[in-house]
Amino acid sequence: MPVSAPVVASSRTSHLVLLSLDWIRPKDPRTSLGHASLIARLREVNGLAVVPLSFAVNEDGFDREGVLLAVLASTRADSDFAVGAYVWNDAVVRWLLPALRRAGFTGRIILGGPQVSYAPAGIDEVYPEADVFIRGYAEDALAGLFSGPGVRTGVTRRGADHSGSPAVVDLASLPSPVLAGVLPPTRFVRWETQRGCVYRCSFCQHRESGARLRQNVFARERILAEVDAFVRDGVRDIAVLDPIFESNPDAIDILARFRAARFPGRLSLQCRFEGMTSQFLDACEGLDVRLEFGLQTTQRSEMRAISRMNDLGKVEAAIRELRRRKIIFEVSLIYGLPTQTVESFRASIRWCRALGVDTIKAFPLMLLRGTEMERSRARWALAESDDVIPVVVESNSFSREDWRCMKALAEALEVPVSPTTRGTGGPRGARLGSLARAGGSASQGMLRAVRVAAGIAAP
Ligand code: B12
Ligand SMILES: C[S@@+](CC[C@H](N)C(=O)[O-])C[C@H]1O[C@@H](n2cnc3c(N)ncnc32)[C@H](O)[C@@H]1O
Ligand code: SF4
Repeated sequence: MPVSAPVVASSRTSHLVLLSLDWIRPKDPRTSLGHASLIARLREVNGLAVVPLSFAVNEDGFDREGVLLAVLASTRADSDFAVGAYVWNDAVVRWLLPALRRAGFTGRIILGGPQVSYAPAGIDEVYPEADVFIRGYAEDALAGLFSGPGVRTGVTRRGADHSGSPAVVDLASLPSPVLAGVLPPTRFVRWETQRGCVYRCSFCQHRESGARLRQNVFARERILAEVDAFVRDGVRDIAVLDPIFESNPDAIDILARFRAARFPGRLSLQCRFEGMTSQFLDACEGLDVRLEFGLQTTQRSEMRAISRMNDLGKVEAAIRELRRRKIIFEVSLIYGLPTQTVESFRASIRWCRALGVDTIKAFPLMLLRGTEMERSRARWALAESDDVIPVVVESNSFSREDWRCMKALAEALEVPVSPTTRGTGGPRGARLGSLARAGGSASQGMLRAVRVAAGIAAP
């Protein structure tokens, strides 16, 4: 494995323009969590002035020239510039970097974010104007570029890029953007109590990101203080980003803290059925929780193909218990999986329906950068669409026509099964929700008819 090039803190630089190009939903705060976490950490660096800028690329009136002008207006002769690359802003970043250089910017350009984190070696060829690349959670590594010898792991330079281990971050001491006041209180917040995941599902990027985290949970005191701040500030809707919330050893205590404070808002938590215990479910009682379970498939050959052996006995027991306790939950599946067929996808949907799962969401498989699934695409002859965010539309077990059938089945799931169902409001849910509202009962009836015809709802 190549040795990390030493990245020495520049003695001349004490000024950083930090740009965030976000994708936001209407209820999202103006500052994204990743950007806020970087700012909170950089505030601890002596002698460093940071100019944070953020824009939402999906907002009406977004204009890349405006971003360029804002960045140029914020830079000084000794500034560095850093930006996070995500799939939704990649085209803008690739336009912006050469434009900055053409405009005469000579400072270091530092790049991080998922488009860098999961990239194989050679990312410097994709962004030739950038000088430094940081793979992984970058708070400490970015701060290290401006203080002392710096963190070397996960940091590479143009001309010597490699995809070794991602950056290491000390979660136990990481400052909280909530408590540091970087994220002003808003009604809706995204929040994290831990990072990474111990499972190894081959389609998922979390396995890689968590692999190197020595300490994967935030300090207990920080988390509990954030809970208190949310309650005090009137936050009413919290989307927890942890890939498996209940795997935090403090999960039950965190829920207890919310309950003790009589938190009246909604808590959306991603979980795994296998991790449901009666103690955890007890801790959910009295709170407005929405549990979001990934299941992906109930078919054994697909489970093997994605390195995720769901224990269906445990899943079934958990579903029965959730229903008994009337806890609101949803289950997500993936279509376009290796070895999948229209019939096997339908079988997964039916399995959930037979257990009375009201809210099922099905998403198309994406070949995410750096995942085992992406590397083994040839084995299953996985072919992708040419959308901006490509999805798998063909394989050696299903044709493009089959895929369109699966897509129709997935879309037909988006109408609530019963009037009591309340989803947690994903993008598709919102879209179909408004479609159903606009079209009234006719649209609902039509989509329900499709579901009945497709064999995934009782007539
Ligand atoms: C919240 C979220 C959203 C929100 C964004 C709202 C918002 N403004 O925050 C919403 C719901 C809108 C969203 C939508 C989508 N998302 Co999303 N989302 C997430 C999620 C769950 C959390 C992001 C987060 O806050 N993480 C916590 C912070 C601390 O981590 P971070 O953002 O990665 O930032 C760290 C590093 O990346 C790095 N970093 C970030 N910026 C910078 C900048 C510099 C200079 C440096 C050095 C480092 C650096 O350091 C940061 C701190 O450690 C992530 C998964 C995850 N758990 O991270 C996916 C994720 C970001 N989303 C992803 C995707 C694919 C999507 C969708 C395309 C899904 C879809 N198919 O519809 C859509 C995009 C919009 C669209 N076209 O429809 C991918 C992005 C992959 C990629 N290569 O960019 C992720 C990683 C999930 C995944 N593995 O699939 N998403
Ligand atoms: C990151 S997972 C976390 C939830 C839970 N840990 C689980 O096991 O599913 C959240 C959801 O993202 C979706 N997801 C993740 N990677 C995906 C991919 N490559 N293609 C399609 N959907 C994906 C899946 O629906 C998954 O359930
Ligand atoms: S899908 Fe869920 S369980 Fe599997 S690796 Fe990703 S976060 Fe972990």
